[in-house]
Amino acid sequence: MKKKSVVMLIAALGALPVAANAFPIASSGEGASVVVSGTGSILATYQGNSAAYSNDLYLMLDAAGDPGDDGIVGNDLFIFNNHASAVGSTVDLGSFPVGVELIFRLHVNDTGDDFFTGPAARNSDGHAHARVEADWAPNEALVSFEDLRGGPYDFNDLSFSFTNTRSSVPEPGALALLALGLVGVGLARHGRCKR
Ligand SMILES: [Ca+2]
Ligand SMILES: [Ca+2]
Repeated sequence: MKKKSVVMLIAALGALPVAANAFPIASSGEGASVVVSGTGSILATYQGNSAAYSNDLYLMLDAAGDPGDDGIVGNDLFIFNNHASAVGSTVDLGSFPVGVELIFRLHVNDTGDDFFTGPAARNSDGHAHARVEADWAPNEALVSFEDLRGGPYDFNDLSFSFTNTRSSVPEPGALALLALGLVGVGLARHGRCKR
């Protein structure tokens, strides 16, 4: 083989993995929830996938159109399909009260599985299936899903970003404050009993 051909072959092989991962995957926030952080409209942007399966993304709503799981999938809001939606396309989800959790559901058309943002216990295999990376961009969180029951968990099957949302992962500082608050309540009660 000529030297030039070898160089071209190496260049082609080197280009393959780069092409397969040419979309952002959240690097942290496994098992975190998506929480509304601003009063403006929440704009979802499809960021890409490298999944073999066809996956639909939904925002879980109840009959009144409020965020939450009412056990009925028919009234959830369809947002993206990982193969049919164009990378970079956007969907305006509307606005919701600050502090409310938005639960996103990944429906895997090939297997019928549903996976959810938030704690591992929501999923049938007891494992977190989404990462929520806060501050991926200014005022924008990046969410990446894994579509295989039982893993491997590489979260490469659908990525999307949201404006006006944050990750719910409790910071160690927040947990310490919560503990202090509980101690405070205990002391206050104790103090009342003494009087
Ligand atoms: Ca519903
Ligand atoms: Ca995967």
